[in-house]
Amino acid sequence: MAKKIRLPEEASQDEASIALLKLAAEKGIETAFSRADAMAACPIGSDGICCKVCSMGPCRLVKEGQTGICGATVGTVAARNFARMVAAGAASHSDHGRDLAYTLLAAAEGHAPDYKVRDPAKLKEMAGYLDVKVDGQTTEELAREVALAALAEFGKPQGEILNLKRAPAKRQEVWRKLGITPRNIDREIVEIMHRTHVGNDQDAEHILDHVLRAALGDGWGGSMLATDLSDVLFGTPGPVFTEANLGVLKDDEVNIIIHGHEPTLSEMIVAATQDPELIEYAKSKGAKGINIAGICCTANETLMRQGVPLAGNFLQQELAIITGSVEAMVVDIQCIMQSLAVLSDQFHTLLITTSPKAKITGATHIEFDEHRAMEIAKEIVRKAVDRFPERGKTAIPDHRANMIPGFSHEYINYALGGYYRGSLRPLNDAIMSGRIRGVVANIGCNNARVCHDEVFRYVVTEFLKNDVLVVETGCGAIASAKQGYMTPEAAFEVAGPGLREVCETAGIPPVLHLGSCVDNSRILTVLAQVATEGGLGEDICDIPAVGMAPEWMSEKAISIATYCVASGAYVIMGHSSPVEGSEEVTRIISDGWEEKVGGRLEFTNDPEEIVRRSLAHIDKKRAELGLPEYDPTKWGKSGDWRINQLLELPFTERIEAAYGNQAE
Ligand code: NFS
Repeated sequence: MAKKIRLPEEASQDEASIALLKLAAEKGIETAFSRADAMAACPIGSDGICCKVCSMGPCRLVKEGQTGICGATVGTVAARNFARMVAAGAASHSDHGRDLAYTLLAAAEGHAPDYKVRDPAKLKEMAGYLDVKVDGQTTEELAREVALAALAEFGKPQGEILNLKRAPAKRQEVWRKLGITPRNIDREIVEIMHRTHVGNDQDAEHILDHVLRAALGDGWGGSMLATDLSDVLFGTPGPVFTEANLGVLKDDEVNIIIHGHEPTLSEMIVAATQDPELIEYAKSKGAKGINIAGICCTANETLMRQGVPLAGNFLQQELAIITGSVEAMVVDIQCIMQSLAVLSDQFHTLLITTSPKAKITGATHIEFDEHRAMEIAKEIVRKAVDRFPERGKTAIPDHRANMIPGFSHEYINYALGGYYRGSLRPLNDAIMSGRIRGVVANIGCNNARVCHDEVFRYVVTEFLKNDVLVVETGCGAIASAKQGYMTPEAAFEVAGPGLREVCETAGIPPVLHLGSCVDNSRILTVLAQVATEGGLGEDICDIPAVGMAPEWMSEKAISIATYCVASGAYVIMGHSSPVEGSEEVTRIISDGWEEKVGGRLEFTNDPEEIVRRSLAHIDKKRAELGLPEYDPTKWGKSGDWRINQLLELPFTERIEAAYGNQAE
């Protein structure tokens, strides 16, 4: 059968990406999009029924009742494969968190002079969670104790993960009863690998119980530590004004893209680009200055704290190079395509790998060392500047959207409650009254097999129209930013009447950017606070909320989905199910998990179905809480939007619309 080559408009809904896909097609340049067209996914692997945990296989279980050579059933194989995805995802988030703890330790001990504690209040808060007594220590002394306590969370011999106590009491009870309270972060991941070795745990449900435990170690452990430590080291985010999409690249400046996941080096590069000496150096090479922009979650980290513009999400990493305007792409860890090495060779772009954990053959490796952070950052910027004179013709698409990111849970508290009474009470009240119908956490990746950004655009628009507040992280957040949904004005254009009133009152966008994918822990924190604030039940599973990753592709997304379910959330993943081949496992992670932990995991590639199921769940939870039925006609009769509408009318009609015909 002839392979279907998608037109650029079929491969992406993002205008900047469409323009560059056209250019790539003209020039015969390969991208992830064209490779996805050229190679079909293996249906056996994608359904989770290929077992390759020993060398008697790989066993492909495609026939009814077929088992592997060892006798492993379809359910066992699918559960094991799923478990290993969670292990890899949890390891990725958590190992990132561990490195931040080592950075804080080095800073506290004076070995990393370019880093310091930027948020001492958050450091004290962390100390409280990690049972470190605050007792007159200097900031450095406290930072050292907190860093060591954080590191202990990864491998302590006894006890359980300390941040779990930030969950509602009822939730902690659910975990305890089921025996899935994670003991430490590393142990649960290692235990997945042990249990899924040939001839070990061979009961699908039993394997998947442990998967919940390991995933909780990611969400409430490694990821939560990563978020907290980043806030301590680089500052807790608050709103900043910036822009998103490839149009942020500049024709007359040196463009540096930071890509990957860690804020440690990228924060230094951001600072180095402001160094007057380096700016002068750039000018000496004919550039007007140095421009920096981000891709993937390194982008989200520096966006949230420094307002560094977003160049794009996962599927735009190659396209950035194809603009011909990128002097250097500096990558650290995770979600970096190997194709960048070959692609950058076709342009003047220098691809620089920096992590001791991630090298790419053909790339220039400048290993990052936190002890000499600024020195290395400056070396990298200088190398980028050196490439500027080699730049050829550029094709920067003229597409970018304004955005206001920076919604840490601390800021959301402040925005809603004010400085003296920071509180989520107004959010609970808005949900209880029905101004806000419910909340959707829209997160996760792009996937080259799904039309880029299409599902994100569709589902988010529908949720806003239906008065659902949307909180986002990762590449999903970048999609909404590019769509223009992250400004307060967007509420006037897209939001339903109730949500619009709330956004107007609080001065917030209808879609809130909460950060990178490890910052999904901020969503857990908000949910825990909403559950304990009063009026919306007592546990996360009581809240009218849904989590989703409609264009997911990474193992990290599966780990996030699993810890959200284990925390009580209903989660819908788009694209395809990695356990499609096993009815047993499909049932365990949906009905089975719902019975056990109150949350369920479903997969559907139908965007309308994602919206339908989400709204049905939100309305069901509202009814269970005894809240009034969602009724948009009750709202929207006040506020600036209404006044603006009235101002469009002739005077007499305006008066009548505002006050009715009093004579009648
Ligand atoms: Ni999340 Fe961030 Fe994007 Fe997916 Fe990759 S960048 S950690 S995994 S692709 S959202």
